[in-house]
Amino acid sequence: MLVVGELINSSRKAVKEAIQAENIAEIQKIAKDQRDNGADYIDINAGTFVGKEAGYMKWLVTSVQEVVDTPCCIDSPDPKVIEAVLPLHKGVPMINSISLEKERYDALLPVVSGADCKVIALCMSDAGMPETKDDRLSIASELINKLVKNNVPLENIYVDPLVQPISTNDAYGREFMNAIDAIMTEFPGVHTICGLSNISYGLPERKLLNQTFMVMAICKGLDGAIINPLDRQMMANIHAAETLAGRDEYCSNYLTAYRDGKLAME
Ligand code: THG
Repeated sequence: MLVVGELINSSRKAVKEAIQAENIAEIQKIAKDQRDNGADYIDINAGTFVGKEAGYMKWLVTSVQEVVDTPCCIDSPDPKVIEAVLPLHKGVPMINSISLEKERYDALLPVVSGADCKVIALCMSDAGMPETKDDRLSIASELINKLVKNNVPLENIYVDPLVQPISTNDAYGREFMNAIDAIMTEFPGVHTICGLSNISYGLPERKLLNQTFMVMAICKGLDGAIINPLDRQMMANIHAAETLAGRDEYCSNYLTAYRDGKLAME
């Protein structure tokens, strides 16, 4: 499972304040904590700062990369912001995200075409948010085919079928699960990813729903996630579910996680 740590996001109050105060130590601590707890990428999102987003994103990426070798996941709906940040990123970044929305697609394609980066392909089009598994699969198919044709290797593509709150429609969990299954079956070699906390929006005990949803999605083949790596139960669930799904030869990752103390809950 490719883990993208979600905590450096200006929609979180503490992060918003740290950014405004240019509290570099606080941002760097959040980056190090996520790395120490298993993040493969550090998501960077300053989306709440309209007009100042690019400047803050540059500051965040530079600050984070001063203290960790973990690459960043550049999280912005604005292709101009992504383009502005990329030249200062060291290593192989993840771009979050391209979609089938025409303006966004046309602006980001030249950035990702032939570039050494991973890219999240969000299942969204100018027709709006997908509802069903078929909506998601049809957007995913078009995106994957176009990207591959334009020199983005299949193994660099992480399709995000888009998680929507189960509190607004009881079919949303199932439609998402079936989309993961269909995408992973139809396009062997492609990856899937999601920010899964949306599933629990509006309900109590959100962590319980997020953790359970993760296990169900791993069962369908999900192999990337934008999550809070400091949630120990979530990380333990991921290790257990991947082993049980047959993605851990000789249970060796499970045993390593056990020896590293990652499976025991206090
Ligand atoms: N797909 C992709 N990128 C994404 C998302 C996605 N980036 C942003 C988001 N969704 C994932 N990142 C976060 C970051 C922080 C939080 C949730 C998702 C978070 N949530 C608090 C919670 O759930 O308890 C509440 C925050 C608040 O409301 O104050 O911290 O889907 N490609």
